[in-house]
Parts: sequence; structure tokens; C-alpha cells
Amino acid sequence: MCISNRVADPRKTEAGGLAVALSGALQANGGMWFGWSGKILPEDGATPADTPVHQQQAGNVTLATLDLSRWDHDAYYLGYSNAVLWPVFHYRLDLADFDTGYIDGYRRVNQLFAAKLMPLLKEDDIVWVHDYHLIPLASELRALGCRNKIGFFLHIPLPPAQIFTAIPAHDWLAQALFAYDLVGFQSEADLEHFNRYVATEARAEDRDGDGRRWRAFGRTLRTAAFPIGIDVAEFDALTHAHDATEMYRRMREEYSRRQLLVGVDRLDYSKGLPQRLRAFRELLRRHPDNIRRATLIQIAAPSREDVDAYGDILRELESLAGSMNGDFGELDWIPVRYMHRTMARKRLPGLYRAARVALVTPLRDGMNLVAKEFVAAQDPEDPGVLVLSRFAGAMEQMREGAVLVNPYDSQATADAIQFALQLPLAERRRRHQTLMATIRRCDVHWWCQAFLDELASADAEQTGPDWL
Ligand code: ADQ
Repeated sequence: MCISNRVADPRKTEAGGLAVALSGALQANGGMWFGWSGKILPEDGATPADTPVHQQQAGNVTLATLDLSRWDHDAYYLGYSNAVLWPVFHYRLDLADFDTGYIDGYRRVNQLFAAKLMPLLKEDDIVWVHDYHLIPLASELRALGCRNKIGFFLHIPLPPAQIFTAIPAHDWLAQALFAYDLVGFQSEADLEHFNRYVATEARAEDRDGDGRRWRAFGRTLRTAAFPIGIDVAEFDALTHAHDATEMYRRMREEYSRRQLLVGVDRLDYSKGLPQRLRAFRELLRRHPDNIRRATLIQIAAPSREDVDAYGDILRELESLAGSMNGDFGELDWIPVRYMHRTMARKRLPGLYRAARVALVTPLRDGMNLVAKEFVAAQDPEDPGVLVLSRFAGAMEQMREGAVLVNPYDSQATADAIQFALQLPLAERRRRHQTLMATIRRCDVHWWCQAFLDELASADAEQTGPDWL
């Protein structure tokens, strides 16, 4: 049983790492996916307690969804999840909107989810909760008497205690995590942040002295890093199917005498898009051999447009792309092709494969699946190069084959892009092979199995009654 804020039909495609990853994992294993339908009820105030759960079958996955009232959606999703937890977990205290009462809506919706989920749970079901929207879900389930094994995976980064403790309810969130049997993170860095927090702030006892089993609030919690991967076989099939091949052919034709660079992201301030454009401008200034030669295609999928900070980043990007094209463009060449849209998933690998360099330069990212997709889509005989931020979770696994950058340093990033553009074929192949070995070994099926195996082996003592 998987639970996430938003349920997506695994047979359709969406921009969003969690939807893509969960679809792959659930389709392989079967089970139920429970969460919000994406629909808003017309009612004023809180979502009625008798709001129904709709169930439908999508392949071997049962989708169980409920609608939310506007009030609940705005406080729980736009408010506490995306205007408090998202910025703080991405180290952006300056963008967090603490003083609002959103937390009441967050708590209310987690209680509602627990109440609706409880009757659907069978005794031996394993419950896997996903992401920051649902941190208190296990504690609400435990309060209703749930004894099932419950795991939690955080798809976004966990900041150091110095930042996490700025959240007014940080101790409540930390205690809520102890209602789980296993909490998984994307990277060893996130895991270290959590371990340090629970050791110092929650005075948890490190059971085995290795930071993997913590005792606090009368419960034992396992923690580990499980870096999420992609479905390599599925992506390979997409890469060689008609739409992507056609896209590849068109791009190669259009850019036959030019170097193509590509960026593909949700439009989000964590993705470092203005910094990326500035680094590209620096590339043109510092390495003018790229003028009339290099083009950056940046695709930014619309995302959370009702949250203020997202409107600001949209305007900044539009103005930067416009001024760069005005300053550097020629009649037959523009440096930046910026598109504010979602690209069809079936065409994406063709674009990746046609690019000599991908710029994956977030200021902070839990993992970043685009980095892995780009590598997987390459022609092994003539592969492109990944320029990767040291602040993406993917860095821990990909530091060997990628060209690492600090996205805050636009000049050094520009030099690194130039280095990537000029790498000889043998070196590109070597780096590609190194990266592919990791991407294959730690794919989405490995991620799913590793998490579920660890959860299945969690101690029986964790389901003790002292939580209540
Ligand atoms: P996201 O922040 O959504 O996910 P990411 O890992 O980059 O980020 O995944 C994005 C997915 O959406 C990829 O599959 C990508 O192909 C697709 N996508 C992005 N922009 C697109 C566009 N413009 N057009 C079409 N498709 C697009 C969160 C965390 C990440 C973590 C994932 C999974 O923020 O750090 O890697 O969950 O755990």
C-alpha cells in the first residue's frame, strides 16, 4: 500500500519525480495507491468527514482517492507543505511563510487521510508513506490503533538541524517520524542531518551505535539512505520508440553544426534556473567560441503556480532569457530557447540524446531524476556529458562520471560547461560507462525492494502500545 499526496494514473505520464518513480514501482509490485484525487470540493470550510474514497483499477494497481475542500487544499498543500516545509527543507528559510495557521490544515488533512485509510488496511499490509506532505500520517494512524508496519520515504532533502529547528513545530514533526518503523532518505548527507538532529534535539538513543536504529518517544525507528533510481529498461524502450527517435532525428538535423545543451526541470526556485542561465551567459562571455555555436534549450514545466515564490521565479527567468537573446542573438542564432511547458515523456529521451551536455544544476535537490534519465538516454558510442550540481542528492552516486559544479559560482560553472563541451570521445565514453553502471545497479526496482526489505525486517518492538 503506497500513500502519497497526489495519486496519478500509472498509465499516464506526468512531470514530477515522485509520480514517475511510484508508477514504476507500483506497476511492478501491484498494490494500492492512496491519496488526494487532485479534485476540489465545492464546500466551504473543512472537507466533510463523510467524503467518499473512490476506487478504480489501473492495471494491477488500485487507485484509492478522495477529494479535498478548497480550504483544506490551500492550507495543507499550498500552505504548510509548499510554503513552509518545501522551502525550509530546501534550505530557503527566507521563503518560508511560518505565521499563518497553515499547520492546522496540514494536521486536519493528515487526520482525514488516516481515518479514510484505516478501514482499507488489512492486518498484514505494509504501508509506505511518501514525502513531506504526510509526515504525521503514521502517528494519526497509530492513534487510531494501526499496528501495521509503516515506512516513510522523504523525496526531498533534509536540512541540517540548524535549519530544521527554525520550523516552529520541528519537535512535533520529529516526534511524528518516530511513529514509523523505517524512515528513508535520498542521500547519506540527509541521513546524517536526521541522525544528528535526533541525537541532540530529541536525545534519542543510538541502539547499535551506528546511527541506524534510534530509540525515542517509546519507539524504535530505523533510518537509512535509499537513493531513488529510474526504470532503466522502461527508459531504454522509450528512447528507442518512434516518438523519441523522431525527436532525436529532428534535433540532430536542426543542430547539425551546433552544440546543443539541455535543461529539463519543473519550474521551481530549488532548481537554480536563473543561476543556470547566468552561467550560460558567462560561458558566452568567457568562451566566445560558443557564440553562434552553442544553444541551450531550457524546458521548465509549470508547477505550483498558486504559491507566490513561483510567480517571482517565472518572471525572473523570462526576463533573463529575453535579455540574453537580445544581447547575444543573431539573425540566424539565438542562445537560449526557453519553454515554459511540460514536454511529453515519450519525446524527452530524444531531446536528451541529441544534446552534447545536460545542465542539471539545482541549488538543492533530494535526488534529481533528470540527471539519471539524461545518462540513460545517451548513445553509448557517442554520449553527451552531465554537468551536475554538487547540491543534488544524485551527486553522491554520480560524482565519478559527471562534471560537478557549484551553481552559485557562475564563472566556475561556465568553465566547467566549456570543459564538458570539449571532452574527447574516449573520455565521454568512459564517464558514461561509469555512470550507467550505477544507474543500472540502483534502479527504481532496487530502490523499492531495498526499502521494502528493510521495512519488513523492522523490529516487532516498534509496534508496541507506548505510542498512544
Ligand atoms: P522533482 O522535484 O519533481 O521530484 P526530479 O527528480 O527532477 O524532480 O524529477 C522530475 C521528473 O519529471 C523526471 O522524470 C523528469 O523527466 C520529469 N520532468 C521534469 N521537468 C519536465 C518537463 N519540463 N517536461 C517533462 N518532464 C519533466 C522530487 C524531488 C527530487 C527527486 C524526486 C524523486 O524534488 O529531488 O529526485 O522527487 O524522488
